[in-house]
Amino acid sequence: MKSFATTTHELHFPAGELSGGEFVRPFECPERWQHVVDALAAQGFEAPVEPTPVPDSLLARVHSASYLDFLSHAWEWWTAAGFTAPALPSVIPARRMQQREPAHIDGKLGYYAMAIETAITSGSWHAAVGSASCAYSAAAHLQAGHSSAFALCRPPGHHAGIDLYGGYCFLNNAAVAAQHLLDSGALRVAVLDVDFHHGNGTQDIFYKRDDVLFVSLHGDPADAFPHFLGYADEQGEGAGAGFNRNYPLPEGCSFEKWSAALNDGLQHITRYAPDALVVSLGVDTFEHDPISFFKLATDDFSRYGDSLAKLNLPTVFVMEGGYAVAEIGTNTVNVLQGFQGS
Ligand code: Q9C
Ligand code: ZN
Repeated sequence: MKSFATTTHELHFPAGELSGGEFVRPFECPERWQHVVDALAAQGFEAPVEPTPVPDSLLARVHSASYLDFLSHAWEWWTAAGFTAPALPSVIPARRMQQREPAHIDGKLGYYAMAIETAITSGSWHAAVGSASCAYSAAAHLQAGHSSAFALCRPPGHHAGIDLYGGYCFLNNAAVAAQHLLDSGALRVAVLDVDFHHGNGTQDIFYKRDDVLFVSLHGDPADAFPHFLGYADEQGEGAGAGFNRNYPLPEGCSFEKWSAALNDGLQHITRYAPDALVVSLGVDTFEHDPISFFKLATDDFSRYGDSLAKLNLPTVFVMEGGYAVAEIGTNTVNVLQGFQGS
């Protein structure tokens, strides 16, 4: 399986993340990327290759024009306003406030944020574009007739909505991959999100559409980030009705229980009969993940990789979360290896 990765990910690494009321070293850190690269080599995968830059026109098919304008200029506008620290919002358009984009960058940050732990720095936009380029290139690799590809995306993407950033995400890499598959001939694409957190951004982007089936397994939003989306009664809207499936799962969820939900989700995917599959591959379902509460063990990742292969679909894996840094490489590559049926 070919992998796509780029060192431009290093351009995004804010000094702090807002967590538990204080600034801590971000859980979403550059070493995550290096551990996955190392594990690919250790498990006999070919070295990742540099992606081709994602076309602006493709980004514009998953995000709004005003959001892309904001994200690409946020740092410039922030520094022009006299600020020098990493950019964070301080006000959010909450209930009964105007949902109208303000002119000042301080207001724009809150307008486009879905969570406020994630700071924007001088290199965040370039890192996000590099990450999306990996997803685009992996999808293009399938289009060239290969049966699978892995996009080692950093920063991750699945919390980024049509016009929302946060949860460590800026551009929705999985949506970019899915949209590119559709634009190059697929009639239907399924996105399976196995990250611990609900893929609110991916759900947002495809919620009213029937050309993408979105299936997500995640910590119950009543108890887990992103808290405000991911319930089972969110099933799609308009043409998209019935094409969104959420599996909120409880604290301490075992692999057995998680697999039962996965198998149900896989049945929905089979019935949908897609032309390709995009897997939002977060390994924060791991039992020792520092910010999550499922109980998957390292071997379980190989086991479910094998289940995904049984769909027998051209598949793009897109890296999402996973914060047990020392184990992120092995757990991620175990999924790929299980998929390949080593
Ligand atoms: N105390 C991804 O996995 N903060 N994003 C959670 C936990 C944000 C996770 C707070 C977690 C974002 C891609
Ligand atoms: Zn996650």
